[in-house]
Amino acid sequence: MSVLIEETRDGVARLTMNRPQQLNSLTSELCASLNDSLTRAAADSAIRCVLLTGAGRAFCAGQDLDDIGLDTKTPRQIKDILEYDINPIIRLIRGMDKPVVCAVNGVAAGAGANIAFCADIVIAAASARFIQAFRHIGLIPDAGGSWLLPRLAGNARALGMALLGEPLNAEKAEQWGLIWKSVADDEFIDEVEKIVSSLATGPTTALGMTKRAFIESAGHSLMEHLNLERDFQQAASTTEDYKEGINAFMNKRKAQFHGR
Ligand code: T3D
Repeated sequence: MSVLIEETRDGVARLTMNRPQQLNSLTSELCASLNDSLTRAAADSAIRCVLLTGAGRAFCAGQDLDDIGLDTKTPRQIKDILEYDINPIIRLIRGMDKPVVCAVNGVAAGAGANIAFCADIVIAAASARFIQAFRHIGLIPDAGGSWLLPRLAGNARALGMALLGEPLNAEKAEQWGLIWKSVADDEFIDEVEKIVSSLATGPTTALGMTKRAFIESAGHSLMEHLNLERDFQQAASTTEDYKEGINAFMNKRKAQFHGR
């Protein structure tokens, strides 16, 4: 079985990390597959939304701690694992101009939690847990965690999560603003499908620019950001989807967006 199951349907690239016995922890093979699939999804205009989830009872337990080779003569340097395996995943998710949804079906620990937190929409099953597991093995939050967590949850909660490494349940993750939604386990799949269907039939260019504008805002003053909004909005108004949106509104019908 492949360590990553990839299926494209109805404009959605569905990526399922598939090492359930090891809680979908990240080996270099799984990271390479994720990086390949995300790169293809970013470049393919027929794909209008990316969905990332895990097989079995976990979303992802972070770096596979067996795959580092600590007991060999040539263990991998952590900086190389981050630079070549894990950080490219974060860069691809944040960098692609289309929405990425993480469907957190179960436990998300270490880099697994932070990959989820960097997605554009994070939906979690009520039984899922998020763990900044790094401190339990003498490491610091990585995969963007030390940048993302204070911005999403505020400093006090971010530091609490990172310094204590306690599991945070999905409901609290929603209350703290770390994720979009926690839903009952038996409603999870249906809710995920509703979200990806809405995104994959949406005005893709505008959704991509919305994502980009939010990301860019981190480095802008309001005055600078008004200029970006002006320019992005001008670009959005040249799309077919904008014309369709206006036309549908005027004719009291549902817009049929084609993502261009
Ligand atoms: O070099 C570097 O480290 C680079 C840094 C990278 C960033 C990181 O992600 S660092 C953080 C790495 N992740 C962790 O430290 C989490 C380790 N896992 C856990 O703490 C627990 O497994 C969980 C809290 C996630 C889940 O606990 P539980 O009780 O539900 O399951 P379990 O029994 O611990 O795990 C089930 C199996 O998955 C088990 O294997 P076994 O005994 O059935 O053969 C366990 O060893 C395996 N597993 C879980 N996580 C990992 C793993 N195997 C390898 N690597 C893992 N990260």
